[in-house]
Amino acid sequence: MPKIETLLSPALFHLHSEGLEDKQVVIIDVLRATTTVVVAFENGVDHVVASASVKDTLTYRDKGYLVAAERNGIMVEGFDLGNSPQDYTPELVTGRNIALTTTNGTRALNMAEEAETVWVASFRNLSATAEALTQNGRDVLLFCAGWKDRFNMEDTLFAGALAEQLLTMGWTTDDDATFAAIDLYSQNSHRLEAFLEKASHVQRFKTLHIESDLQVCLKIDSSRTVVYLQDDKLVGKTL
Ligand code: 3SL
Repeated sequence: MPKIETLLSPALFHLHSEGLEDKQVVIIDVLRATTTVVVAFENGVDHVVASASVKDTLTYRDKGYLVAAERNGIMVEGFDLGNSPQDYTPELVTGRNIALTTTNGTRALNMAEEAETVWVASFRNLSATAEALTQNGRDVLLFCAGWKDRFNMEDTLFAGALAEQLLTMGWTTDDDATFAAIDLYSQNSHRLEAFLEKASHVQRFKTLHIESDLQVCLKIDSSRTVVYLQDDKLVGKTL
């Protein structure tokens, strides 16, 4: 049976980088990068290029891409989009390509690119991602993007939700981080928004007046689209 491991911070990545080419990795940045990417696919984007650098992302404008950049929660000046999932509307993104850079999410994606398959997941495509992982069948690393190498509650909660679902599908784990994430989720699954009230990124949302993104990010299973890396581009398929 395939095994689940959880990476609670990118700073611990070196402990998991060996053998990654035989594993699946799920990138988790539920507030907001991986939710935004999933919403872009729900709304018809063709593909997304995720870059760690603002400068590199901007070069895609000349190739006809919409360019999107966020740093510290704020849209970078001169870009078409920031990182609010609510801005990735069907009117704007259907049939388009997007180049995106964010503070933590796209960095994590770039770190994991050696993996056999890299998935991008959020609460919105939780069950679809669990099914896709199970169809693939290789061991998985749940990679929490965190905040600037720090642990965060929201990504850990999601890792717990996904791991809990995978265990019911016959997966196994012997990993303390995975057990901790599952406990965090199972103790709070009935009150996700209330539990996250004290999270530092939710406090940041309040300061930036972007609280309305929270409900979008915590919507469970609104999408059957799974998102994965193919030839350096994120693409989607509907299960
Ligand atoms: O860190 C990231 O990648 C972003 O998701 C952060 S924010 O929600 O846009 O502030």
